[in-house]
Amino acid sequence: MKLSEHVETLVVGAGFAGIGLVARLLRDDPAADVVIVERGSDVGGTWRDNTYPGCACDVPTSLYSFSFAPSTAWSHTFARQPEIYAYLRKVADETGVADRVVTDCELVEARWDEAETVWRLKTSRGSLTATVLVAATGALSTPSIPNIPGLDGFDGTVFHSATWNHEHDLSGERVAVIGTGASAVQFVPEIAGATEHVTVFQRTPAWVIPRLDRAFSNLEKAVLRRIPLAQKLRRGAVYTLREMLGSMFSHVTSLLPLFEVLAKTHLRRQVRDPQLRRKLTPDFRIGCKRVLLSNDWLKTLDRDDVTLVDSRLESIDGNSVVDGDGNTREVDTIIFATGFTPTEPPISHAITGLDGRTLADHWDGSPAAYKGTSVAGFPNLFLMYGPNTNLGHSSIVYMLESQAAYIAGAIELMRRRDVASFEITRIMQDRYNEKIQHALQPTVWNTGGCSSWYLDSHGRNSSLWPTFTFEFRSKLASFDSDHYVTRRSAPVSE
Ligand code: N01
Repeated sequence: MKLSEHVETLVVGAGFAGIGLVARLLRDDPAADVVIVERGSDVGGTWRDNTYPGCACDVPTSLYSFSFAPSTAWSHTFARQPEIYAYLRKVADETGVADRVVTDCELVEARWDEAETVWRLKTSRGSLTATVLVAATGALSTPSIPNIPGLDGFDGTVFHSATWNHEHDLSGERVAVIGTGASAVQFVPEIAGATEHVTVFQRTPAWVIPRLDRAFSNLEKAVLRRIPLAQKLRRGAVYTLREMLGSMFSHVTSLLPLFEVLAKTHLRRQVRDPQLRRKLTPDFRIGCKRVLLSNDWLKTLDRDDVTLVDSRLESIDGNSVVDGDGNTREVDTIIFATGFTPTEPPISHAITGLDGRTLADHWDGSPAAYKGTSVAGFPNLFLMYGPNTNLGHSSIVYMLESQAAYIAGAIELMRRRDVASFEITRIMQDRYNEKIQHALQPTVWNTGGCSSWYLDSHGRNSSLWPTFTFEFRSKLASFDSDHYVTRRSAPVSE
């Protein structure tokens, strides 16, 4: 597909968020004037990019999928990356979204033109204007690689877990893995044994519980295929259990020590060495950082050909990694499993609002939005997976579908009332964020005694939604235009 000179809605990013939104817009109006620009060469977002060994979803798939596109093709209760990627491609094809995607096209600059009430956009494949701009670029799309002294001089191979180098054979190599988060726990058990030695650098131990994963039997698959209600019930049950878990993190944190007993039992069962167990025992409340699900991570660290270093990677000296105690180890490959930049999204530097300042300037390292979706000073801009929409316990797809409904409502209203632009008022945005921050105060994410990527550089939790996800859905059920400054393009008769 080619870019036209003007489009009503331009969406940036064709991952779960972009596909979900455009599927919704096309369902409401098959002729909707909407285009997605995608910097990659295919749809799929994080599930296209993250191809590391063992990559899988850590939320049950019956919930981590679109409500409007149930699938019976999942092999396991926690789906693997190739099948989630295939699912997203299939949904994009079947809903017509794929026909609206311009691939290998990066948004370079977006400037709001108040006189013409349009976004003036520069992309790597040409310029255009759009009435509405939607940033659906995901919070976990830009890999973060720490600035380790000496890294430039390292002769071996270096890559990030999100850009796995499949050309590079790790067999017989000495490998250093930096980071012990959700990605590392999935790929380290896969590479250990094939390599000569893996040295894992841990900055903070994480709470780990078993992943209750299993293959779907043929009978279950047949039932789910033939009886749609069975699938809905399954999804509903998983949703309810996850909300109960979420309420332990947000409302009844006093129950969390019980959950720690489960994690400690898991650790005792998997690790024989008491000294290693001590290194792997967190000193913060469970849930403060994302709880990791794994049946083989802890026991992999107990292998003779795997070493856990619990002091940070200090520097790199030639081909040796140097830890905080000054010990050096020669390695052939360094794999960074150091996460992403959720509170500093690169797209925030590319979008310039009413006052000539970028979103990044406005946020100054601490993102804030109204309902995680619109931002004062940025008319006709919508964010998906924006500030305070992330979850520590359930499926982001549920949140994204809530946002898609809200944005679709706004676009429909603009058309129906001949509105040129909507801008959320500063006062509404500030009031909303005060309430969100207040609700976050007693949660384990704020009080659990850890530092996590949920907290931004100001120490403010600008990532997580503080309470039940159905409350988010209810808040975004319809577009509340009364809270927006409206500029009309023509007199309205109602
Ligand atoms: O990244 P992380 P990830 N020096 O941020 C360490 C999602 N996800 O790629 O804990 C040394 O979890 C850091 O240490 P510390 C999920 O939401 C979803 O694993 O900050 N170490 C940590 O151990 C997840 O949360 C699925 O002290 C450094 C690790 O690197 C998010 O993606 C699957 C460091 C980073 O862990 C990111 O996961 C996989 C430094 N300078 C991932 N900087 C699903 O299934 C960071 N670290 C949906």
